[in-house]
Amino acid sequence: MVKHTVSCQLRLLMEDPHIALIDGFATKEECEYLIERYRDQAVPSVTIGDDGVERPSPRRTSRGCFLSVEDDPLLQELSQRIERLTLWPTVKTENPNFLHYRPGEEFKPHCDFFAENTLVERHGTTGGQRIATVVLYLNDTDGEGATVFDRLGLSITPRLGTLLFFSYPMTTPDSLTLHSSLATHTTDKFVLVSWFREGYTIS
Ligand SMILES: O=C(O)CCC(=O)C(=O)O
Repeated sequence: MVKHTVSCQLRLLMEDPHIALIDGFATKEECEYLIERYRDQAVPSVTIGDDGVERPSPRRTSRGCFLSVEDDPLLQELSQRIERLTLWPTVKTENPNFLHYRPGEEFKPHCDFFAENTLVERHGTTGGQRIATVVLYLNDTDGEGATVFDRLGLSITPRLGTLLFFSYPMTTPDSLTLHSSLATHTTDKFVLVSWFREGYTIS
């Protein structure tokens, strides 16, 4: 595979929890390609309940789909880029979730890790607990549709090509990584989200 050179800039916003922004992580052409290729595949998003069951929820009104990295050379390149940057192996990273928020759609405050009572039964053979999240912003949203860390008073405005990274070594309900995606009023918002797992996926 050809390794692309990208010139990006890292901004460490917080150390505990670790929250960082990497500007220029993906190019305009790459982001546009992903939006055009996957926007028509998106279906109503689901959330994972405390019982470990996935179902639609009024708390998350976006549309989305999980993508297969092995079927798309650009996704392979982006996941390699994430691995080189974070040193977290791609084999311990979930396939990315493409998300499309239309105006008015949102994701209310939530944490990304799994409820402890569902871990062994539901996720024990699929890589275990989630330990970090990366969000790639695929378009500019005119200052709307921020990702907000509600307990930290920290708001991230989507910017095309910027990658947001945050990790959560503590997976307790009072986690400071509680976050939401605010609704836009006029523009659509597109992101690609991946989660790092503590273990390897056994398939
Ligand atoms: O869309 C965003 O800004 C964040 C996405 C998110 O919170 C999630 O998918 O867990």
